[in-house]
Amino acid sequence: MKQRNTLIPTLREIPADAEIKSHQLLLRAGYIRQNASGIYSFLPLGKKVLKKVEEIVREELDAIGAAELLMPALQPSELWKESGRWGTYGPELMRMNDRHAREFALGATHEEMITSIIRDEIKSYKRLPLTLYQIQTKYRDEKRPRFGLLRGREFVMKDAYSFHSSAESLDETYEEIFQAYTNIFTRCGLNFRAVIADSGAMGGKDTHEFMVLSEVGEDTIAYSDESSYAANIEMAEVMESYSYSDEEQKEIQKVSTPEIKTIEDVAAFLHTEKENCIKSLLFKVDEEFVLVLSRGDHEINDIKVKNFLNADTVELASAEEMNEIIGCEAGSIGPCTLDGKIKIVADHAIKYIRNGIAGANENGQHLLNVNPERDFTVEAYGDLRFIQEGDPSPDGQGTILFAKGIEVGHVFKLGTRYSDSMNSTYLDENGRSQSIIMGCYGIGVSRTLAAVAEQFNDENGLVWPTNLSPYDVHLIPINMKDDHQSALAHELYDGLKNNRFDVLMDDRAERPGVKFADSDLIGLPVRVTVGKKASEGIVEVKVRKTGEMLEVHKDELLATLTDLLTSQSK
Ligand code: 9G3
Repeated sequence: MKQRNTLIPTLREIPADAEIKSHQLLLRAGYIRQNASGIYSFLPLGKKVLKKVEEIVREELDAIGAAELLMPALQPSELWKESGRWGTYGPELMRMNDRHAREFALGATHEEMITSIIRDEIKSYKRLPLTLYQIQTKYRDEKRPRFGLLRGREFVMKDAYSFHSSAESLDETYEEIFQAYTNIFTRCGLNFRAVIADSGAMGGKDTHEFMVLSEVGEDTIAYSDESSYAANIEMAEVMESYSYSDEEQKEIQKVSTPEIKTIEDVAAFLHTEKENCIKSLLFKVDEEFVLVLSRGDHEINDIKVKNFLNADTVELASAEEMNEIIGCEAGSIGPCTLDGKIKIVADHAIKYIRNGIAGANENGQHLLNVNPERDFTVEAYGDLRFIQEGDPSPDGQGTILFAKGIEVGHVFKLGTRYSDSMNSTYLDENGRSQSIIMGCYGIGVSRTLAAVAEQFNDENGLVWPTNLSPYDVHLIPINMKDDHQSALAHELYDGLKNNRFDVLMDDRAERPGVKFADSDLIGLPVRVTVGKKASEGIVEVKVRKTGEMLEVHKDELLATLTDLLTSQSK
């Protein structure tokens, strides 16, 4: 490709509203352009990289026997009404009416659509299992689109759906897709973790997220420094690995703590540690008030409380509810003197408190030497706190560290959630009608491209891994008016293309400095410069990643480039 014939509008300046590296560089290097908030065009370089990511996805899914199809973006509202989701999704689901005033959803995902196709076509267990996928544009009206392609309102997703007559069959496909995702993100050169996205405690191994480690990621991952354990921070299980104190239980004492409210202040005021304090939070769990206890240095995880109490809603009680129910303000609430008036549940760590400190349920008063079971009764202990860095890994191997992550993949075991509500059934081997068991599996293809750009760049621009680069070689003649240079440049352009190298030639009438700066920005893996030594048939080769420069005679060029490009793609 010659640069005069394509469109690569590079920018000198960093665009004002681009906050992260990948967003800045994809704009500056002319890969994308924004058309509206969260809505982008992929210019030729961006489109070529997008295609390479898609091809890797296709290869890995085809390899496990999945079949590609393409479903419409315009989805009849009837389907979403059958599944019940027309009402549950708010403004994020983009909707429109056609000329006959019929309502449509713009496809945010395709569970309803695929289920409506399968229910018409699959009637017998003999046709199962089946895995179908598409690579298609999705529409989600995000409230706050940000970070360029990382959180857009129109984006490219690979979404796959699998159909089964048994849970075992679903498990098999889930594992195959799990492995295919591992291959895909490995081939993209990404540093990623497969993360438990549902608490293991619920026996729910039923969803994993694939997270690319990056400080611009919106999610926090808890991962082990010695094993493959990794979980979303709100799902990570905490081991009950505490020890009892051998201190004697002392007499309870009430002390005045005027205006002392936070755990930090109480611990400081009473010359003790936070882990010796009992934090009491009053929650409204569905319609019931529950006092939830955690050690002073831990944080209650309301998602775990919700799961533990099998509740639909869990929210912190308001200040007036605290006053009404307990008779004091938040900073003075404690588990004692409630005489069973309120259900008390506690994180495991509370069991091991000895002579702890708790609110006295009177404003400005605290109790010393509080001991569980002697001074208050806990109805149930559970894993109710957020995991912290330094905690032991739940799999017993190593210690937990935190990292930020970009979610690029998400795999779910759906069960019969959609086949039940949309009546997608098959006849089993005994002729009985059963709901089809489903799985669904997504990859953010355009988000993956951005994650690669985020991970592979330096102070001069993008540095693509060879198998994702829009072109293999950037061929740069310094002066097209010089006969030797122009002749050699065209000879090499044709020679490289004839040897299946994808070449971008900078044939613009620009100064060398501009060409080199643009070349570094665009980030192709190898640059071949045709300059002064063209008359001797010698060119300069530069490796983008390392900056390594070497002079090569044109007769050695093919071998040199082959070696450089294959060595990088390992
Ligand atoms: C919507 C809107 C946003 C959504 C959804 C529906 C997320 C929605 C979850 C999924 C589940 C899987 C298939 C590929 C893998 C992920 N955001 N989800 O269902 F209407 Cl506006 O998309 N779908």
